[in-house]
Amino acid sequence: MILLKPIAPLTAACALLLAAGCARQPSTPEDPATRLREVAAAGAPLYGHQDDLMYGHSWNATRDGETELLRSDVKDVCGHYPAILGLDLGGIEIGAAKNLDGNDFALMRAAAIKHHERGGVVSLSWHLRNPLTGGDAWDVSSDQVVASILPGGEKHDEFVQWMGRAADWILSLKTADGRQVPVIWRPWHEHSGSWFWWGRKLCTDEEYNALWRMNYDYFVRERGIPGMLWAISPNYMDVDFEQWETRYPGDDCVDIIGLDCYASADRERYIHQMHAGLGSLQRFCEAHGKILAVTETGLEGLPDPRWWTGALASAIEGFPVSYVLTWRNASDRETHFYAPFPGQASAADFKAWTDNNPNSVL
Ligand code: BMA
Repeated sequence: MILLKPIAPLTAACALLLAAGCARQPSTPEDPATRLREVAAAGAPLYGHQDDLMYGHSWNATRDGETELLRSDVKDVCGHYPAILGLDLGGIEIGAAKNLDGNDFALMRAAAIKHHERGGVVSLSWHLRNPLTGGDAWDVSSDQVVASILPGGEKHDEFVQWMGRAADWILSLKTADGRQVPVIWRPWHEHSGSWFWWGRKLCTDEEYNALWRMNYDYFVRERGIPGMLWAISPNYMDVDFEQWETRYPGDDCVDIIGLDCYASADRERYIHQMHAGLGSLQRFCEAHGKILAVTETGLEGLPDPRWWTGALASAIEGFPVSYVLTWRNASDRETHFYAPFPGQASAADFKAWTDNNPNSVL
């Protein structure tokens, strides 16, 4: 396993946590925040995979009518489910039956509950449609979208309905005995870039922060969704990365600060970017008492057979990272995948990485 280079003198409690990180342990599903803080302090992060139970490189639970949700490319390779299941609510806002990537929302609900009951943590992102233009999340044709949905804006009432449909789905995540499944909620991500309608060039800092706060007030205060951990995810930028800090809605409505940073074939460049991004976010997390994560990463198509132990491990070593999530394995595209599947070039290396990181998988 990769041991953290401590960022502060080791206390007895911290030493205990380091020891605890050495044994495979179930998550504490009712209290993901404590679990995330423990594994971060131990330098032994959880591993997450987007849509892991929904489809893999050569199968798709929605398309194939598989409702047992037993399959997982990650499990096929290393024998265990990932500790974190990422899912995306894009499409729920307009009442669609399937999300933007074709997942049936009812099956997604079952997957989230099943993953929680297995001891895992569920993380939700939201690639929602553009409420002003009718386009998708990547429609950046107007810089008035956020203004239009804030209180007083022409689309505000409609947007409250959009948030309402997302809240209804999240509130439907209940265990058999009626307990709410706690989730990481990761909206408005990659807001230091300008490719989503809530991005840097598409709204002002004040509008972005007001959007986040409106969402927080509605979900937590008005709808009373319990147990949510709010994660903000700036994407790495080579220049002026720290600019994202003006788009931070406040310590009272953020729990996790995560880096979104994808790899290219150039290992050194990726490691350099991750070190720079994580170093900056670590300082911010320490100053604000927040949990550090790598909320999206990966090498598309995994052509590097030793990417896991050779690139990712070096990229996060020494940082108190609570989890690392790689993106989805599309079942309908040959090379759009970020976790291996049996026979894939990096499969053995992935297994070695998970073996070395006992908290990574369940
Ligand atoms: C992107 C790609 C898209 C997908 C989107 C939301 O990075 O994987 O194909 O629709 O994420 O999951």
